Amino acid sequence: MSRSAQRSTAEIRFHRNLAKPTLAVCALLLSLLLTVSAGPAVADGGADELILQPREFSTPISPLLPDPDEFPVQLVVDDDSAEAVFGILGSSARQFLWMNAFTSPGDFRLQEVWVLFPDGPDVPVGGDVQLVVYLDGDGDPTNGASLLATYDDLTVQAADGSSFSVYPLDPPLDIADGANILIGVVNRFYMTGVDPPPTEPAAVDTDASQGQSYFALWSGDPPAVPDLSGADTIDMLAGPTAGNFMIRGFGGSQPVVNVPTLNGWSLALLVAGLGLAGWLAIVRGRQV
Ligand SMILES: [Ca+2]
Ligand SMILES: [Ca+2]
Repeated sequence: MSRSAQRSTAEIRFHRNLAKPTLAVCALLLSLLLTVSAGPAVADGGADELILQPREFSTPISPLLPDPDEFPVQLVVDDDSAEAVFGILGSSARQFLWMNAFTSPGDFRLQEVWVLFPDGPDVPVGGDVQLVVYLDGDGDPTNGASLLATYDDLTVQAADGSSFSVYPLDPPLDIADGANILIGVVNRFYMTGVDPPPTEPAAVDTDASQGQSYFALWSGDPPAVPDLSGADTIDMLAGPTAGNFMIRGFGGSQPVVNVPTLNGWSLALLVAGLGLAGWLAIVRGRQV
C-alpha cells in the first residue's frame, strides 16, 4: 500500500463562533452551502473553523491489538483504519484537546495509551504532546469531567499514518468505576497565535461513528493542567465531522493488596507476646 500523502479537496469545513452557538449553527449551514456550491470555504481568520479532511492512510496500521492476556481491558472505538484528519483552522495554528470517551469497564488499571498521528507537515515527529485522562461520572463529556492525571514530557513517536505512538503510562493509573473514561491528547508542539495554520493533527476513523469522540478548545493554548471546567468549548464529533479518533487505552485489573493474615499459632504467639510485654511492664512499674 502506498503511504498517505495526498490530500483530497473534498474536505468538510465549518465555522464556530464560540461565544454565540446559534450563530455557529448558521455559519455551519452557510459553510456547508459554500462547500457544496463553490468548493472549500475560505478560512475565517476571526473564528475557529473545524475541518475534517479525507486522507489516504497506509495499511495495515501497527502494532496489532495486544493479546487480551496482556491487556484484558482494551478501550478502542475505531475500526483499525483511519480515513480522515480533523483539526482547527484559523489565522494561526491551534493547540487543542481531542479525546475519546470509553465506557467504563469497572475498576481497572490504565497502563498504555496509543495515539495514531497522520503524516504531513501538521505533526512533527518529536513534537511535544500531552496525554490527559478524565473520569466522567454522568456520561456527558460536554459538561465537563474530573481530571485524573496528565502525562507530560511526551513526544510524537511516529507520524506516518500507520504506526501508533505507544505511551506506557508511568505511573499507571488506577481508575474507579464511572460512566466514562476520557482519554485525550493535546498537540503541545504548536503555539496558538504564533505558528501558522493549518492544524490537522488528529487521525479519524469515519466509517461508523460511535459518537464517542470529542474535542475541547480554550481561548488560547490549553492550560498546563487542562481542566475541562475552564474550556470554552467541549463538543462531540458529529454531523459533517462525525467519526472516531484513533486514540486507544489498554490495561487490566488493579493489583490486589495482600493483607497479612494470622493463623491459629501466629495469633496465639501474638497474644502470648502481648501478655508477656504487659506483665513485664507491671513488674517494672512495681520496682520503681
Ligand atoms: Ca475506518
Ligand atoms: Ca460530564
